[in-house]
Order: sequence, then structure tokens, then C-alpha cells
Amino acid sequence: MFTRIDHIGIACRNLDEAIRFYRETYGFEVTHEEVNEEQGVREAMLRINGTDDGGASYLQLLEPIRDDSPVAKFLERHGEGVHHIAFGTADVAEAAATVRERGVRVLYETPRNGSMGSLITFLHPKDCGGVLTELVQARTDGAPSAE
Ligand code: V0V
Ligand code: CO
Repeated sequence: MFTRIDHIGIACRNLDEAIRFYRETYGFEVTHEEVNEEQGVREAMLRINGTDDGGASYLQLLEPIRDDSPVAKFLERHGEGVHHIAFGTADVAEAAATVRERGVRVLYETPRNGSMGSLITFLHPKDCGGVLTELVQARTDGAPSAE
């Protein structure tokens, strides 16, 4: 069902400073930056490695753009740090349905738009041992289609 760690999401207060840390300390470069209004974040993807399924694994640095967003709330309660893990799958709707059948709350009825044209959904952290878990279907055909 899952074929890679798609990314690890890291909450930070200042995206540019976080990018600088990962570049200067480890030599990781930003592959992609975008604002996701719906999720309330400004984010940067740092590609770590390619994977056997033709995808890749990233670090995702997340800075909130609104005080009431999930990442802003997380920073207030926990401070900076690991916010979520994301598994890659070829079919996010199917993977979500399977996991839901196994008793885990899936947060969205239908997948939403994620980074780089991906389709995403989240699993409730309280059903996953305290780990906010995201499922990601990477864009493969050039056409994101959450609508
Ligand atoms: C909250 N909790 C977490 C957590 N966030 N536990 C582990 N990891 C996290 N990141 C815990 C929190 O400590 C509370 O536990 C409980 O869940 C309720 O938290 P809350 O602060 O009252 O927040 P809620 O219930 O309003 O919202 C929590 C959920 C929310 C998970 C429902 O954060 C959410 O909808 N997240 C999914 C969307 C998201 O995170 N978007 C940003 C990334 P106690 O204290 O009661 O025990 S966007 C992204 O990744 C993109 C765009 C991408 O990858 O492409
Ligand atoms: Co994410």
C-alpha cells in the first residue's frame, strides 16, 4: 500500500532560517517552495533521495501563515520540531479507505491538494500512537485533480 517515506514535515517559525540551517549544516537544497492557503502554510521541499517507485523522499519545512492553522497551533503547544510523517502511495483514496476500514480516523472525506500537485489526506494522531500521519499520492501526469 505504501512505497516510501514521501516526507517528514517539520514545523518552524521562520522558513528562511530553517532552510538556511538545512543548507549550511547538511547541504540540502530547496527543490520547491509554495504557499498552501487551504492548509495555512508556507513550505519548502528539500529532496533527500529518489525511491524505487520513481518518487522521492523529502524534508518539508512548514511555516504557518495564519494563527488558527494546524502548524501555528502546534508551534504554540509544542514549539518547533517534527510535525508529521507522510507515506507515499500510488492511490491515496484507496489507501485512505483501507486504513479507515482498519479503524483509523481519516480527516478528509476526499483527498485535498498538497505540495507539488500531490493529493493528500491525514490520519488522526490520536489513532496513530501520537503521530500525525499524512498519505501522499505524488503528481505523475502533470495534472493535480482534487476538485
Ligand atoms: C495536534 N496533536 C498532535 C499534532 N497536532 N499530535 C501529534 N502531532 C501533531 N502534529 C494532538 C494535540 O497535542 C492534542 O492532543 C490533540 O492532537 C488535539 O490537538 P489540537 O491542537 O486541539 O488540534 P485540533 O484537534 O484542532 O487539530 C489536530 C489535527 C489538525 C490533527 C486534527 O492539526 C489537522 O487537521 N491536521 C492536518 C492538517 C495539517 O496538519 N496541515 C499542515 C501540514 P492532547 O494535547 O489533547 O493530548 S500541510 C502539508 O503537510 C502539506 C500541504 C503537504 O504535505 O503537502
Ligand atoms: Co506534509
